[in-house]
Amino acid sequence: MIIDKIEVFVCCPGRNFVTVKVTTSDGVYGLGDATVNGREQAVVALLEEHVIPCLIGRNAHDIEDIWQYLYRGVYWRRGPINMAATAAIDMALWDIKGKVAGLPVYQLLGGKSRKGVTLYAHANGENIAQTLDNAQKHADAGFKAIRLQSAVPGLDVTYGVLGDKKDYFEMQGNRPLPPEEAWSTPKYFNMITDLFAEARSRLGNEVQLVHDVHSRLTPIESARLGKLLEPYNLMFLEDASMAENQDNYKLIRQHTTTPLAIGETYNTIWDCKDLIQNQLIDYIRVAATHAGGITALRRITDFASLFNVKLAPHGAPDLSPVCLAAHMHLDIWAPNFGVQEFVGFGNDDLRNIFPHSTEVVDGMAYLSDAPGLGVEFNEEAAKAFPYKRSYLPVSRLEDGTMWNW
Ligand code: KDG
Ligand code: MG
Repeated sequence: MIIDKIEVFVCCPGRNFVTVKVTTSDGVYGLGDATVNGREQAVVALLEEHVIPCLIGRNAHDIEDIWQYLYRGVYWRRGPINMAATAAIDMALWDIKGKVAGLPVYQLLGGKSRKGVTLYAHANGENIAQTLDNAQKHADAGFKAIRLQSAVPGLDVTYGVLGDKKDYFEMQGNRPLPPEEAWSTPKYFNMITDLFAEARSRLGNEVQLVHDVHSRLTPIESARLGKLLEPYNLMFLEDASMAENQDNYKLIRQHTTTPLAIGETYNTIWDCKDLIQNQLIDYIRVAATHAGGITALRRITDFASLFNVKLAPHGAPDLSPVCLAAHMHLDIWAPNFGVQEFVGFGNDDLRNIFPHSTEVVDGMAYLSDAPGLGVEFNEEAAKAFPYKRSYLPVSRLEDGTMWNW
């Protein structure tokens, strides 16, 4: 099982995806996701120039040693670009091991801890009524958990709530530079409790509700929000504040019993170690692509289990179906799994490029017995969707101050 060839593909069926394909001397191949949105070509260059040459000729079965080699063996540890390159190789090697064993990856992790993976869907809207109409559709389709985001009245665009507007790339007139949008905490507070009060009266108490603040609040504002939302019994409040200073969450935790979630931008176990071991969060939202692959997420998940923190992997549309598959295998295995973010399997082009074997019924995902990750990559179909430079928006206060503290 010698690593013979490693190829990197970038395609853009709506969003850019960086896909890694590792092929062994026996002709078995595995797939990994190395997408870091807005920095896609940086990961490609790192892989092609510095990572791939070191791996050719190694034994594809040595997943742990290759992970340690890529993590400890480099002088420049950690960081999103580095860890995404490591992650993609790691996922591909797990895919290969599963294919060789004739087993799905979750069996290699220890088998299933549950029948299916509970998903949370996204309900967004230009106003509260529209958000709740969309939430009702998800509830009717059987989703047991729903994330609610509503545009903030008085702000032109609210992050994560494009509603009927075009996507960010089109909104910039296809000008490939980061768009900018305004944020106002007072305007947000004027809307947010109404959203959850009306949600409970329309959707009832059974459905689990989630909200993502996208780190727009300071710690004391987050503490206030958590307190205000307590009557509406959220499953969790995500990214209430930035936490480079992990003590921020001590402050929030002192004031509220609303469960807290964070982690989609984290790259290693060290980024969440204090939050987990001090029980300052309830859900850890790491992504296999950004935090070092299946090997790293398994380690974070086991560590989190000691402190009653549950795994709730990131599942945004800028993670490829290969990453989503990796998450589903971890989710079905993890004894301390919480919930998986899920925005659907994408448009027809995306599904054609990444055919997969997972089924979603009544808001639950069911994995097949396909060996490995159970997802394919159609190289020919991908060629029709070349890379398009695009970025997420930059957030400023209304007076022009750069935001996201
Ligand atoms: O790349 C950033 C997006 O993936 C992110 O903004 C989406 O916050 C997000 C989420 O929870 O899905
Ligand atoms: Mg988020």
